[in-house]
Amino acid sequence: MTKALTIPEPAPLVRKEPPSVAGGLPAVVSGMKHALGQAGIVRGARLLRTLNQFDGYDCPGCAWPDPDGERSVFEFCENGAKAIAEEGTPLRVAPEFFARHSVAELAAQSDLWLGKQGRLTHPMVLRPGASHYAPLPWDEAFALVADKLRSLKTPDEAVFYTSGRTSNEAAFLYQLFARALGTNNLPDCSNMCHESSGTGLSETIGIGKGTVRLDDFLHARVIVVIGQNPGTNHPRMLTALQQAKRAGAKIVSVNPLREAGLLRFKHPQEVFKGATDLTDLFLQVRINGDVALLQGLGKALFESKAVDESFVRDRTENYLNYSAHIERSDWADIVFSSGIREESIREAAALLASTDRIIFCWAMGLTQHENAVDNVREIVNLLLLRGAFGKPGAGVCPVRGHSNVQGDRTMGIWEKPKPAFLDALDKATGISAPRKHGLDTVEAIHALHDGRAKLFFALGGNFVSATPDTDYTAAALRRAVLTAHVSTKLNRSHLVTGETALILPCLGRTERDGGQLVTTENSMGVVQTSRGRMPPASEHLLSEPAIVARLAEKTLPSSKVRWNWLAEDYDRIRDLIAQVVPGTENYNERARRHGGFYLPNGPREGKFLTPTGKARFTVHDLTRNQLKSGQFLMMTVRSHDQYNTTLYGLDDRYRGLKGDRRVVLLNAEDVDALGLREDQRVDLVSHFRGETRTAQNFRIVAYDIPRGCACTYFPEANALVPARHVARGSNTPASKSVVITVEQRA
Ligand SMILES: Nc1nc2c(c(=O)[nH]1)N[C@H]1C(S)=C(S)[C@@H](COP(=O)(O)OP(=O)(O)OC[C@H]3O[C@@H](n4cnc5c(=O)[nH]c(N)nc54)[C@H](O)[C@@H]3O)O[C@H]1N2
Ligand SMILES: Nc1nc2c(c(=O)[nH]1)N[C@H]1C(S)=C(S)[C@@H](COP(=O)(O)OP(=O)(O)OC[C@H]3O[C@@H](n4cnc5c(=O)[nH]c(N)nc54)[C@H](O)[C@@H]3O)O[C@H]1N2
Ligand SMILES: [Mo]
Repeated sequence: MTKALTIPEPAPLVRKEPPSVAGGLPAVVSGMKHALGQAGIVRGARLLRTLNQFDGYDCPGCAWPDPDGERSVFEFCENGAKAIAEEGTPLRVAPEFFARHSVAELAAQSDLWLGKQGRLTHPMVLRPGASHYAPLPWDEAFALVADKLRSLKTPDEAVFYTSGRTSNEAAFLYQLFARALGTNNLPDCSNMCHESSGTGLSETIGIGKGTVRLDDFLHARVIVVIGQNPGTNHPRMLTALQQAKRAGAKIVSVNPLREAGLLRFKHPQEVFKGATDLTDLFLQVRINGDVALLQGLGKALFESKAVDESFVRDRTENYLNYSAHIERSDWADIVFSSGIREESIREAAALLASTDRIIFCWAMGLTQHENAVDNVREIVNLLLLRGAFGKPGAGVCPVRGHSNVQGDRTMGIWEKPKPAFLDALDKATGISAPRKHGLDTVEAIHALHDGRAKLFFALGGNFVSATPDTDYTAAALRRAVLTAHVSTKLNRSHLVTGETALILPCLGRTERDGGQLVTTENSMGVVQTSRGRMPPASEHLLSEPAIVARLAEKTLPSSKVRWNWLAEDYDRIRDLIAQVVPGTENYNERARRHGGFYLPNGPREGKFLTPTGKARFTVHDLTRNQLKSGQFLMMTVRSHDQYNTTLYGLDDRYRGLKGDRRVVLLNAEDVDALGLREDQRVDLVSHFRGETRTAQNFRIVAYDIPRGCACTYFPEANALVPARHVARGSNTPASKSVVITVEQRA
């Protein structure tokens, strides 16, 4: 049962009709309000001016790319503005704050309250048995971590987590440190995010990344947006979709919800132009009905003889198994599992049949299911049938989350590094990196729980709130000898601690780092520079590379790597990266070029990087709906007012909900059938392999969602996601496929 970890804000819910248009003036007003309100007028305006400009900083919001050519003065979106306002707040969480509030008191506050207290200013320690965090000098903080690391039986008892805001330079140094120490325990947020995409794409096309560039959107004839809510999570993508529409593309949206941003969009800077209808065909799929739908599209393509035979013959393998499987499939099954009528599937297939310039975009709606990897591979199957790779306007576009999550992986933040990467790393640095694979996020939780891991170090993020099974994960962290977090803002993970706990405050992306610049990689493989220009929130902050370097120097005094020397001038880190990471030659010079440089991408150039050089068709069983009567399949999603576990507010403007996040969205007929009513408070119980988990006190909202489906917000509902309920092949928590029942409160 979940108790203390997600504390609700008591507030009434106000419902409005969801808006029919995303963007427009309300988005500008909301973004400005956050930036100018939180950060102050002068600071806020300055922050916004340099956001995503060629000589500015990379927006810490999402990983959507910036245009290669002209950029408008306001190359930002509402939610980017909120993200930087969050970082630019004038409020401070200083030692006096921690003296005033015990950890127990802070733990009784809501996530919204915690995040609103301001920026962390000093390194702080919570000693064994202490009730309050106390300040300590940086040197002592590093010595403390170094001591604890040295006292471990093996380096594999340490876990080094990363969240995707970390720059390439910090990430490279961090993985080097973990490996110099002797472990590949480098789990990251990607394990909960696009791991399923990486897995599915690597196996089939030989690269775990997307293959399109931003300008491909101008050449595409059909764009499918599936399992993604760009209006909220990637607002600048709507501009690309609008441009694609104006250039003649058709857009198909596949989602259990009619997300406002997918339907119509008004560009915030086109004050005098009308809104654009974005979606030509909306398919309201059942939660996790996508494999069925994608197979249905394949079947319809076969039936209309729309297979690109020469592409299939020359460039692919395993086609006969796939075609036989699809031929055997049954329309009734497909319609039942997907929840979409055969005519609609055929209508969408006719669009795909009309062109080979097809882009599929997706995000968490596909990657967080038990069969998430199958979802991704079925997309590849369809694109292969149509020959839609290696051509302008065609390919796969997994839209990344955190602004540098893709770069972190390129830099070696990965628990399963390739031998070639480790060989190059050893050669360039003189370390001997371990070859044994490390723990991913879910495995790290289990290892901490059963004592195989004892020390948890995080470079960013909010582990306890972002991971599944909140109570189980909290218990796991509480068993650690040390939990240490490099953070900008206070969060729940600072309050669910090991025997000793540390908070190590760092500079944010927008802040001046002694004149140094860092680099990041966006969702389309562009590496570019980012230079913060705002004064740091406190003189005691260190940059992430400096924190990693000083910790490494303390822990490994006789290491061959000159840690502090590297961190003194990030050009030196980049020179090292250039020796290790393929495609980053002349890193320093090329990253400084106008707009940066593209990393190599075989399939984009029509070269599949699989062992045979051919792209691979794959075969999957249809996912059958296993729900018992009274059960629902629940997805956990983001509202318009949050950045992952950071809450900006309690509203979800694009879904017409205001003031309460502890809600469960259900189809009105299901609410009736349960004998319940709108607005009633209920408990949610999840069911997994005979176990149950409960999250209390959710409000019923009748919503336009397919029957048998339920929707709640992340992280409030994470306590319901079983840690062992994961995607096959990628081990990503299946947090969009949780079986629940809805129980009346006693
Ligand atoms: N403002 C803001 N921006 C963000 C973030 C944020 O929290 N706030 N988070 C960042 C991060 S780390 C990430 S990974 C991305 C996340 O970006 P998204 O993936 O867009 O985020 P979610 O809210 O998880 O939304 C998932 C969408 O998939 C749909 N969906 C759920 N289940 C299914 C299904 O079974 N099938 C289909 N077809 N659709 C389904 C949901 O209805 C929802 O529209 O955004 C990034 N950008
Ligand atoms: N149920 C459910 N669970 C999910 C998801 C879901 O859809 N449903 N989505 C998953 C996904 S896609 C992701 S990516 C993960 C996210 O997991 P995380 O990345 O671990 O979580 P965030 O909420 O993004 O981390 C926020 C914290 O990062 C710190 N921070 C912010 N900026 C910086 C910085 O510049 N440097 C440093 N060092 N720290 C900084 C702040 O202290 C802030 O509190 O959650 C996953 N969990
Ligand atoms: Mo993510």
